[in-house]
Amino acid sequence: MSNENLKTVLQEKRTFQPQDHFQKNAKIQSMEAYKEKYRESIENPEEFWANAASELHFFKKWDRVLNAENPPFYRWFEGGKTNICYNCIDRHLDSATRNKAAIIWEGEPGDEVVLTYADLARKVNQLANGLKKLGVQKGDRIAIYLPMIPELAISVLACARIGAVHSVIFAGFSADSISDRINDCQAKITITSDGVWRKGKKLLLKNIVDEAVKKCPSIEKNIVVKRSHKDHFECAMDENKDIWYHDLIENCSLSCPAEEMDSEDMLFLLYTSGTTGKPKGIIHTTAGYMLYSYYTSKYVFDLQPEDVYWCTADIGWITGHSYIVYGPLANGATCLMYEGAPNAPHKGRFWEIVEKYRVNIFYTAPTAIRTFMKWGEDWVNKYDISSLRLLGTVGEPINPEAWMWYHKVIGKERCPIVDTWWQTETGGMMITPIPGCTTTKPGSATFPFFGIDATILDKDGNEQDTGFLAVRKPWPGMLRGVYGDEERFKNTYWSQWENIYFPGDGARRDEDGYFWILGRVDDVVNVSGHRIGTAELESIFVSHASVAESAVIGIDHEIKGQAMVAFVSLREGNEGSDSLIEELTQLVIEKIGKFAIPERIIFTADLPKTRSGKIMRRLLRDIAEGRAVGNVTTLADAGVIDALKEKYQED
Ligand code: 6R9
Repeated sequence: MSNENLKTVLQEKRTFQPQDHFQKNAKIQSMEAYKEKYRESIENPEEFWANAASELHFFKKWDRVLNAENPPFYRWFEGGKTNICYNCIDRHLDSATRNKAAIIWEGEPGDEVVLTYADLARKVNQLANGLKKLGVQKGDRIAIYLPMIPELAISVLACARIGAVHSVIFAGFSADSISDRINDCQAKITITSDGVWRKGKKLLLKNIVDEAVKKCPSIEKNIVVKRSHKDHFECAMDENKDIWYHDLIENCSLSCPAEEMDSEDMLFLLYTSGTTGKPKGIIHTTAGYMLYSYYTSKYVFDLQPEDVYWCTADIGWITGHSYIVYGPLANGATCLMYEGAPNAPHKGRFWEIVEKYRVNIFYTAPTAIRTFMKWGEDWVNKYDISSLRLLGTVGEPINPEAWMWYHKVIGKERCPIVDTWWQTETGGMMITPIPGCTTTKPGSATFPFFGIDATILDKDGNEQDTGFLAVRKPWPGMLRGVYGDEERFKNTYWSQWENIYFPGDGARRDEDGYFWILGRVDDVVNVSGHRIGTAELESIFVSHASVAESAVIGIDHEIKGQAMVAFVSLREGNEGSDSLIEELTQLVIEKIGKFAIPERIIFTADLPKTRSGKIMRRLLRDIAEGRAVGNVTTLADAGVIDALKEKYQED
């Protein structure tokens, strides 16, 4: 969290109690009820999770809830057989949910698709059969590079149905990023689209995939969705390698039995940035992830049968995996899915959609809220958004100002706000209010979810009020590893303390026991809720012939939460210029994508270093944020996150 925001958070004293109108129908209606259930979940986790899992369908029941014999390689529901696609779709087909909308989709240009659970079943089964026709088998990896169109959700579910491991790559990533991810997991197939609308402009995704797969010998076929049947996106098709999605599924049977997966069979990979240059393929497996995404959705969104639920994330990130596809569908909920930008074609687009579909639950990121604040209330007030009953945020710390604006302007002081802290690695929400019972404080993620034994520790493992966030017990949704890199899995998450999970965030607990997440303590910058490793950018810059060294840091940003500033020192004989900035920017676009472009690139003769040669990032942050350069900080003030970072980076 930025220093400015942190100051306001440290002074924040306002509280908001659950209101009667929400509480009276809520799943959990009092703090006593939460505490009782939480206590059960911590004292008897196996019994607790076994009961929760009995709400879902297993082809064969597990023999053992948790195997903790070989930490950190925890195994959940061993011996069980299940399928998450079956639980998201088939489980609902014998009830009235069969003909309820599963996905309501709105395209950026305003086109609409509504799929009931029965429709979704047909589409997923057909594609599952199509994939089988191409020779896809259980365990094969499939890279999905699709925009937010229904086929993205369908593809994910079709993979899960036949036991293929999906690796969704956010459709803002460059060709280089795609090929890195494909090569890391040796994917066999890509699923992409000819193009997508982005703020009225065509973006030709298939061309990007073509570029990527030139470097990917493992790819056998590219499946291509025709995004628009009216406006054809220009797209070359190689008759040996490329196949149209609609041709593939033509004549495919509408029924494909769901593969009976072992509980610990791999479900998906999702790549995320870390402190070193290479993104990590986070592994999630079947039963535990299924249960955790299902159970958190049920309680944190307090899902009621008639709700229309909208999460504005992209399925290319974990939030979309857990809270657009798996969690809500496992609950039989109606999910809205929107293809486009919040300001296309106008800045009231989100509220227009809320009005049009009578959205009840709305889940978005603080950066979006700050953007709406900047655009002004008038855009909101043009629409009737009185259907909203619950609001959520995720992705980065929310500053109290943005929280209050959300509460007043969007929630009309009527809707509870759930500020949910979690990560790609955790599979689902970890620290979050439960609406209906938790009294909230603006900027605090409040208390741990059921089964989550969260605390705050110092480097040596002693409990503190301010320090590193830690999770002491395994939970079903936890990552099971880093693809192909066991050492990295152990070092990154389990080496700080013994058998305690280290998420990489700083946190503080106040006198009432509320958790306040302060931000990353490692070299990961959170730009608009997107995690970007500074080392990733640094290695891109030094790959340029003129660059000697580079240090990238995160600084406060009013809208994005954090922005990146790159300090670059040049090799002898080179000079900083606008054209060099342009070249470096292009390099970032090519290697990662536009969303990773730093806010500023500053040329410098030298980088400040400690005697042992470590770059003094805090000094760089002071310079970039225009503060007097100093190094006096105490834990209680706004320098806390910097101080934590320094501690973390100490040898
Ligand atoms: C779900 C998601 C994870 C990192 C995490 C933390 C930050 C997420 C937050 C939050 C404060 C919240 N983060 N939610 N910080 N309050 N409610 O965002 O996953 O993309 O892996 O990012 O995001 O720093 O460590 P992911």
